[in-house]
Amino acid sequence: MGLDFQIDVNAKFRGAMLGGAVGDALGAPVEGHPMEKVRSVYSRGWEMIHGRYTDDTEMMIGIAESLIANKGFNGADMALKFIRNYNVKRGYGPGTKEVLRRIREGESWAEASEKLFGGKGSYGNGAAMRIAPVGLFYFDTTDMLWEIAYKTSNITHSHELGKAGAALQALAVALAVRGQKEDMLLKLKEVAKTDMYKGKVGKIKALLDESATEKMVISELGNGVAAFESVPTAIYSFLRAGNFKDSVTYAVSLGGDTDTIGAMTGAISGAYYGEAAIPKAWVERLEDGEKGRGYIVKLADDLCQVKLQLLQGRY
Ligand code: RVK
Ligand code: MG
Ligand code: MG
Repeated sequence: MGLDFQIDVNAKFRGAMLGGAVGDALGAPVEGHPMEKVRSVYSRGWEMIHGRYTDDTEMMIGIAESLIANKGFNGADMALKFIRNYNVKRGYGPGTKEVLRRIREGESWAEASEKLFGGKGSYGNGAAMRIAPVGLFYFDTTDMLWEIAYKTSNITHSHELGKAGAALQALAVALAVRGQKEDMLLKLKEVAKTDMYKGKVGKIKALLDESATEKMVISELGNGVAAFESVPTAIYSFLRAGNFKDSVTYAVSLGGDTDTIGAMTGAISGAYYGEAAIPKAWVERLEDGEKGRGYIVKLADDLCQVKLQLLQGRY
């Protein structure tokens, strides 16, 4: 493993983690707004308004912390990290809020999520929005990535569509680390097990081929809070653009679940283009408190370090 490869991979880890946080913070002030309202808020250009991230990044931080501490997946520890980091002001989804409360009050971390939504479990995008560190850590092994994405998601989201969406997002991040943009859809289609996601991947291809309007993208792929209405939209936003800024501003401009679609697009784009492609002004404006910008960069470096050590041990 050469030094160039290590430097490049580290820049991609930083890009994905910082890119996710920046996308989250850019979308946060307009979350839930329709497309027209988002455009009017950002009418004077895409300047970061307050730089404060939401639950998407707070939970991404928990996943990274746990993967680093355990050199891999440890469900009990990851659930604990989610609970320790939990700050209600970050704006959590109601299902995730309830699962974390149940675990805090003593229910098993492995089963609490199965009680939600009448026993069906959540298909919200809360598992996908935070999954980037799994895509980074398992970037070289699709089988492990898929298995760990499911396990990580199941802590809060036990519905198949919630977990499959998160796994798809994790694989998109991994393919971006590997530099596979051209054949990303082909690879995603190969592993997408549900008809829902197979269908969505097909729609992404059709929309890219016909240079679709925003309205077509919203109606075919969605901009909502369900994983199947937002993960495909993030992948499309990455694929249609030629650089980090265009992909993330497009994702946010669609309206709806803007912080989350922004975060997921930012994670894929950052993993592909690397840290240097993220607009400096956005990074500088990103909050830098106790677990802010500097901490996120440190987590990306530590995650990369652990990964490279494991790779060196293997080869
Ligand atoms: C506030 C029916 C279901 C369902 C099921 C719907 C933060 C519900 C982040 C639910 C993200 C919503 C977002 C979200 C992440 C899910 N039957 N409806 N089986 N499963 N839903 O509550 O962490 O913003 O309307 O599990 O996935 O920025 O409330 O939360 O935008 O999807 O929250 O799912 O949300 P939850 P989450
Ligand atoms: Mg959020
Ligand atoms: Mg959101």
